[in-house]
Amino acid sequence: MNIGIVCYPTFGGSGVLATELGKALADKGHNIHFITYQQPVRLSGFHANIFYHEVRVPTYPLFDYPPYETALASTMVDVILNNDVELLHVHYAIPHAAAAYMAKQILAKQGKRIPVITTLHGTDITLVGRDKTYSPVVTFSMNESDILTAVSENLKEETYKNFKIEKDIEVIHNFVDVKRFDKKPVDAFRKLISPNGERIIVHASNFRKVKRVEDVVATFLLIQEKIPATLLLLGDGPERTHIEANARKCKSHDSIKFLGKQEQMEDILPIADLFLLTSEYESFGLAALEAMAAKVPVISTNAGGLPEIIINGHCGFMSDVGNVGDMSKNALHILQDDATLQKFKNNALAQAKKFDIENIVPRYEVLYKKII
Ligand code: GMT
Repeated sequence: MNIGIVCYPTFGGSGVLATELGKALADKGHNIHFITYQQPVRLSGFHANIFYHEVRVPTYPLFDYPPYETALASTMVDVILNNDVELLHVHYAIPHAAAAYMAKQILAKQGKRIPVITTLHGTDITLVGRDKTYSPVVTFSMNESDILTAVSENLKEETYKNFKIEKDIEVIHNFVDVKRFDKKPVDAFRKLISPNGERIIVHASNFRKVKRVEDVVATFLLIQEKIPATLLLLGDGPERTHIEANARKCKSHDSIKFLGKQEQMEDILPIADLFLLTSEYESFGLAALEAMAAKVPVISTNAGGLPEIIINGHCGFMSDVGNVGDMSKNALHILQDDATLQKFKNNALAQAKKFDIENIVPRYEVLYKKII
């Protein structure tokens, strides 16, 4: 099939998922056309079946706000017509579903039918999309999509709760390529981070408010009162500056390391003993799934779709949002001795395998065939 994929190219779950999906489909012989304003972060290397089409948004002194959606819809039309694209799969409703609707109407006038699948990822529904500035367009364009999917049961419920949706939403969970993440940790790298055998704790996010990264640091400090540990913070975003400034004031600031944006998560995660995800909401929690695939147990909140992937007391633990005391207690339980840690690590990998790429990607292919 010739498939157009539209997503955010930046660090963030929806873009990562869309890129990994495109790469997996290309490996299966489909031609994938990414339509984005920048090369997606996980799209490196050459693949004969992958094409990247950049959306350029010309500026003009009159524009305080360059019309991205117009440029995107026009690029969609151009790419579809010139590459025989048979369907558009857009990730994150805003503004991709609306731009896809516009492209579809333009193409219909030219006698070309282009089915659209919209995958809802989270904040497009729970935070941004609900805002009444966007809600009418988001509702309309979701209803106009030929197929709607959500990445968790929780997100499906949230969508029905917050929007007047007149069609079925199919749940297709996030996935991970377990083979890529289940790697032996590089000893030299582990030694560098933890020279005296300190437990290594990792958090990765885009440092937005919804992630409550301050709770990650607070949980870590409580853990560190009891056992030697090092915290690696991966990613970057609006909250990083003040979290980093506060971390510098801590007595044990040397054990908190901000590594910034990292592309090769599969090289870093295997050295970790624990992954912390303290979000106020997570529609799914792809970062936690990638950690589990690297054999890392997860301490998280019980918000949103996280209970759909984490089995409490088995591959990690979940606590109420903000309850850093409980999170640190659970973390210490996992980290108390090597045997317990090993048991949780094995369980994490076994749980991640349920969401392996090989089980999930064919579900999208079934939908594609259905709408084409
Ligand atoms: O988590 C983020 O901040 C990025 C965000 C996005 O839309 O790019 O991620 C959302 O989509 C991911 C992939 O489907 C989910 O795994 C994340 O849980 C979800 N984030 C939130 O709901 C906050």
